[in-house]
Order: sequence, then structure tokens, then C-alpha cells
Amino acid sequence: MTSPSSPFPPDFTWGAAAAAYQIEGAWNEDGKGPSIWDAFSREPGKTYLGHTGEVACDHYRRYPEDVALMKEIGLQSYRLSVSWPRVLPQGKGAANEKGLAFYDRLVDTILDAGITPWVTLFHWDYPLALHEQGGWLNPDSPKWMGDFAALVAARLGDRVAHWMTLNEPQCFLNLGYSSANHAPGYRYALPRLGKAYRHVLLGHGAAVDAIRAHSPRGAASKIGLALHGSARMPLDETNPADIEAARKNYFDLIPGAFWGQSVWADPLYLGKEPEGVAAVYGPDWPGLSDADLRAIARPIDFIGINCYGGSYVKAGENGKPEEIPYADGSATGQLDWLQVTPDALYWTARFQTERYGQGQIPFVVTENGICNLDWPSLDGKVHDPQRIDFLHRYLQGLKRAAFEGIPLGGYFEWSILDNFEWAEGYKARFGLIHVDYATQKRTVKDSGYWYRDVIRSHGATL
Ligand code: IFM
Repeated sequence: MTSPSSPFPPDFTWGAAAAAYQIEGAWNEDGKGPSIWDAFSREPGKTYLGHTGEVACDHYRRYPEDVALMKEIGLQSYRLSVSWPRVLPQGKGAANEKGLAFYDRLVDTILDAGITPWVTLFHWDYPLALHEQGGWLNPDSPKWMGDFAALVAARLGDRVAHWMTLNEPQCFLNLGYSSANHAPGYRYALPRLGKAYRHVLLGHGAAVDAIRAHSPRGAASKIGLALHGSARMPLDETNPADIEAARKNYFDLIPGAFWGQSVWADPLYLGKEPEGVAAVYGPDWPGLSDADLRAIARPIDFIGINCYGGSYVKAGENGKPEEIPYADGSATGQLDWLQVTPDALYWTARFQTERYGQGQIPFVVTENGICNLDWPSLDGKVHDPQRIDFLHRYLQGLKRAAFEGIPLGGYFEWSILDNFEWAEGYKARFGLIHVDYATQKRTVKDSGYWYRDVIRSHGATL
């Protein structure tokens, strides 16, 4: 039921997302090998109350019920990830047939429900066996990623058209290899960190080529990746100087770390290093050769960004960007990094597509959502008005982008289910569906039904 008053393009897809380690459980079943998250979450003190993903939402067994609920919500697309060590227990070499068969069943069930699967290859659960050989520091690591992609694309590519190679390389590199908050829990600096950065980029390129070469759909596959994208918004959007300051700040390089947009997206989408990068990073900058850049900047089909919020920026002296601190007591999710800044999707869509999309490549919100303290009320329902308000405001920003003709390909709410939020364990609830982890009972939250109406109207109700 598409309303004529919706500005969203007819082929814009409404989805929700999750990732293997956060929901599947069955951490050592049917031949699955261990991942770095299996090892890390077992180490004392690494996750909230020692939580692990060993059972998580037991989606490995309960996926038929979960897909039925996706259908009830009316999802048009579902973004899932493949657990690398479930299909390749050693990370490379012999494949695990039972692991591949699970993804066959899952994809078939999703398709039978009339939902389009969007598959992320690597969403952080790196095979422990490869980590023990150096992981992303090993010069063979791009090839390992390519071989993993080839295996999965050959197996699922007859039914899967949409692929993301990596999820948020900014996060798994900086949190896992620099601040030690996430697996594998290292505190590397440059030049080591830079070496891993280069291999991750090359791994993306190898995976794009492998999907096109091995999927039965070949070149017709739709491929991108999901970059992390903390937004920058002008404090006063009627002031062109503030808009320029926000734009500049959004693409600025951050010395010493691999956060930010341009350090990733310029090589990936433009095939070049960001201007001035060697000066900002100094002699320890890994440097990307022309051959590297050719191998990294493989043609992609959409620009994917995971965006939860960002900061306002104004033009200071000589136009220099000044980030505005959040006001005391400003709205946040249950985790306080998640600042409620509803303009984030509009400005992200605008800045990303003008720099990288040549007005052509569609922008896809590969994740957006909020964690709240949700529980079943006395009436048995889960009332989450704050999530509804959050999604409504953010989606109005995306609607504005659609009205302005910014090419948009889709929106994926994070997450379909409450799940294992990495180092925060089960504390933070992001789902459209509440999960009682003691009983594994699922309850669609009010926001799930609200989203169903948005989907039915193709965004006209926003
Ligand atoms: O849960 C994560 C997801 O795995 C990656 N993007 C951010 C989400 C919320 O923190």
C-alpha cells in the first residue's frame, strides 16, 4: 500500500538488521570454530557482568519464529551477517557443511516470508584460528577475507543479491586494536594499527571481486559496506558558513586513530588517499600505493552508513569548525554515547552522496536505532514510546533527504531483536522485538507495530 504522498523512491527498501554473534548463540555447535568474541567475552572483566554470546537469542534454533515476526512487522529486507568461523572453523581451508546449511535454511526462510536478505560478510566475529596467525596484521589477511567471500557468495549468491563486505571497520579496528574495549582487546598504535587498516581495506576489495566472480549473479550483485558514521550537523543551517564547517569537520582526519570518514571512504569510493593524510599521520602513515588503491576502490553499488547520531558544528574564527558540546542532561539512549540528534540522517545522506555518490549511487542507512530500558508491562506489551519518537524524528530527516532528491536505497533499523551488545552484554536493548533471555520469549514492542505502519505507507505517515 504505497501512498502517493511518499517522497521515498519506489524501490527504497524498509528493513531491520542484526549480526551473527549478537543473536545466533550455538557458539560451538555443528562444527563451528571459535571466534575472537568467544575468547574475549570469556575473559574476566571484558564484558558487562561477564556476558557472552554463547546463547544470545538462540536464533540458530529459533530463526523460524524470528523470521515469522519479521514478516508480522512487514519488513521488506533483513540484514544478517554470516559467522565466518561457523562456515570456516579454521578461518580458511575446509568449509563446515553444517554451518553453510544453516545459512541456506535461514536465507530460504527469509525469502519464503517475502523478505529480501542483505548479507554482511564480516561483522566482527573474526575466526580465532586466523587471529592466532596475526589476524588483520598478517599480509595474507586480505586474501583470507576474499576466500571467505568467495565461499559464501558461491553458496548463497543464487538467492542473495545484496552484500556488505565489512561492518564498521572504524569500530572493529579502533575498539579492538587500539582502545582494547572490544575483541581482540589490543592497544596498538601506529604503525601497527596502520598495517591492519591497510589490510582491512584490501580485504574489502578482495571480497568485492570475489562476490562478483563467484556469485551465480556475477556482476549483477549489489555490493557495498557499512561504514560507521558519526554525523556532523550545522548549528544554524541558514548560515552557509556553519554548513561548510560541519562538512569540513565530518571529513577531517583524526591524528593517530582510524575514526572518521575520509580516511576510509576516500580510498574506498574515490580511489585516493585523503588530502594531507601523510602530514596528519606522520611518518607512521601506512601509505597506500597506486596498486593498493586500485585493489581497494572496486566499484560498489550503494553507500552504506550506520548512523546513530552526531554533533552540531559551527564556524568559528576564519570558518574553523567548532563542535558544540552536548547540553547537560541532553537526550541519550541507555548508553550515553547515543546522543539523540534527529538531523543526523539528513546531513549524513547529503554529505555522503555529494562527496562519494556523484548524485547517482544510492545512500543506504545500514543501521540506525536506540537502546532503551524496555520491559513487558503489566498488560504483557512492551511500550517503548521513546524509540518510536526517536525513529520518527530520524526518519523525518531521511524523508527530507528524499524530498530533496538525494538518491536513497533503504533504511535498516538496528535491531530486529534485543541482543548481545558486545562489551555492554545484554544491558542495552536495541530491538523492535523484546527478548526475555531467561525464557527466550519474544514480544514485538510498540515500536515494531509503529514501524509496520511506516512500512505499509512507504514512509507517508512520517
Ligand atoms: O550493536 C552494534 C552493531 O553491532 C554495530 N553497530 C552499532 C550497534 C549498536 O552499538
